[in-house]
Amino acid sequence: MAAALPPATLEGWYALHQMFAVDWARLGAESADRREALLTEAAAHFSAAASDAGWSAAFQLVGGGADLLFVHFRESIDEIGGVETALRRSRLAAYLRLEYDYLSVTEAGLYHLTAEVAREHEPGTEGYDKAIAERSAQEGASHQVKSRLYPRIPEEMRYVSFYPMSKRRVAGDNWYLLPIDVRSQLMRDHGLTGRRYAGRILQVITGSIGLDDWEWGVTLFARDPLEFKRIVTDMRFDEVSARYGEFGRFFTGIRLEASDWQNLFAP
Ligand code: 76R
Repeated sequence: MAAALPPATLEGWYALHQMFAVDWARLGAESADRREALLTEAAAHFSAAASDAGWSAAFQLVGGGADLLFVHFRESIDEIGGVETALRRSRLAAYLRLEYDYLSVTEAGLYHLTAEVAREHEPGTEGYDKAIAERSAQEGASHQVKSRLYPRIPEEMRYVSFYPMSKRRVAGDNWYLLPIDVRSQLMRDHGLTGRRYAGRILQVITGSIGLDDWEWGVTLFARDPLEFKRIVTDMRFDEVSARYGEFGRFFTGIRLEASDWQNLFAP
């Protein structure tokens, strides 16, 4: 049997999701002045405006076994490493304990394009590689793909959901052995379900094969947290999730604006 064909992908910003538990007792024992200085410093860090080079945002976790979620997007893994180091050296770090983190990179999976090219050229040939490179570059130039690879934080969507997931690889239900046409069709159906949530959910898909324990990170933003429940329920009934989806830990958070920090940490 010929090896199933991997989809061409495009990558953009690297992403790091960090979940921290707060040492409330220690923080509460600090003088009001010191606490205020710490929180002002932290708030300033996260209110840094989104730029072409990436952004960081902070969320209060609700449940999930941790207190804070920091989400960072940067152009290189070196810069992500720099963010980690800077945070470790910050004054706030003494009050934080890392509970979970997730490294990935924004990804656009080009299933449809790959399936199309595979119908015209024999995979592995020069013609195939050339067609994939050309059409991927075209896709990458589109506004739609750029907004997936370099996502802006939706200011009006205060709620975030993050979870890692993988595609199943068990006898009978192995995603990685399916022909590209079949995967392309299943992903098309997935996209159609997703599009019903246009304007209500913003999804950021980050790929983590070879980078972390699961295969993708799913970061969703919404105005109403019930939309998370709705879309994830709807998708459970799409074949690609029903048959092939495997899920990690779910985290739900509320965006922390600069003015929320003092409130959250008030003794
Ligand atoms: O072009 C298309 O029509 C499809 C675009 C598309 C891709 C390639 C898309 C659309 N997704 C893609 C890839 Mn998605 N997505 C999830 C989840 O809980 C679950 O069952 C699944 C978690 C949600 C909620 C969601 C939402 N998506 C992916 C991938 C990579 C898989 C791969 O490459 O094999 C994963 C893991 C994944 C998971 N998806 C959409 C959405 C929404 C809302 C859309 C439509 C929005 C849009 O068109 O931008």
